[in-house]
Amino acid sequence: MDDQLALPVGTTLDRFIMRKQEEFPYATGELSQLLRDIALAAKIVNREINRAGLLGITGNYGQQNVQGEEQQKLDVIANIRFIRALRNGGEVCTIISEEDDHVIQTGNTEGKYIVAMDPLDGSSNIDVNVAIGTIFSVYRRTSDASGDGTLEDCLQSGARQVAAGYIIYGSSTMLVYTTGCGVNGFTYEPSLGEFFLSHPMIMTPSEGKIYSCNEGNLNSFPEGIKAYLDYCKEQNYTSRYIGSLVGDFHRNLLKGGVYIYPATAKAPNGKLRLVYECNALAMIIEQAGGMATDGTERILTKTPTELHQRSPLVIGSPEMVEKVHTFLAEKVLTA
Ligand code: P6P
Repeated sequence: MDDQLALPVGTTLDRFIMRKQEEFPYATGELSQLLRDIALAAKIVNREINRAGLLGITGNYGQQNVQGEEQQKLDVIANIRFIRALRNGGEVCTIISEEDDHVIQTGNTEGKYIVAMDPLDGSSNIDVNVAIGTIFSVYRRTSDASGDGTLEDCLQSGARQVAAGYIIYGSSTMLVYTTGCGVNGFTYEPSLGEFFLSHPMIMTPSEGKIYSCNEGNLNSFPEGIKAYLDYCKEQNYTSRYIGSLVGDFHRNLLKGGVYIYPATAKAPNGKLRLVYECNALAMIIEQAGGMATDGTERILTKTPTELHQRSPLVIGSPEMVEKVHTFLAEKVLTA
């Protein structure tokens, strides 16, 4: 279907959304509006990030989020901005955010959609100018569109996402998203206040030579992961890990590679959050021809039981993810 409407590089995000909506005869425009609301918030957050050093809003906010992580001021600002944009846009009834213990009811009781988000991931990198990102998932509510979203609405498996994406605030700011018909990347031009299609129909390389993980945790990695890392070194692969999931994911998506955050002593269930980090990136990587698992199970088939539950994550080029599985399986057999 996308071949019929292959849009040229340079198409604005707004026009792209409109043209893609035309491909779905029964589309009523709510999801299109939701995507525009996310893009608006991204532009505002991008401006805040770029001005942070000048406005004294870098550094800690003096509180901790539900994960016990020091909240950075920009974390809080990003959370407020995305919630406000989604509330004002009217399409979202309920939001799950890394920054809030409980779900946020927007008051849009007739809104059809649920959004799960990490408003600013990798925020420990804010003060040192390393790329950070926003991660989001969109679900259709399963409850009646006549009241607040329910917990069941918020604990759907990743396979039920209707859209997923991220914004990377790096050397340039990009919005990368999918609605299940391929992955497209849009680069922001601040002087025009527009996102322009720059990476149409992204497909990740089936193989790669980049592996991303925090080897500081090596001693408590599962034996299979240790064996896989030895294999990477024997193959003279390149280690690239910047401590910002969106930055590491985006590089591996475009160049080929694998990101691994396994269970560790400090994070026995992995560190990354299933509902608003793993699921979104898993939808994107699968739409781009890659794979995402927890080391054994496909991320998108995992059914969350808690809003902030964590999951181990192995994500990237399919042949590399399969290789990780091989080492994990071998170690289980020989254990
Ligand atoms: P570690 C940032 O806090 C984050 O959630 C991801 O963006 C990043 O990949 C990971 O944690 C870094 O964790 O334990 O290696 O510092």
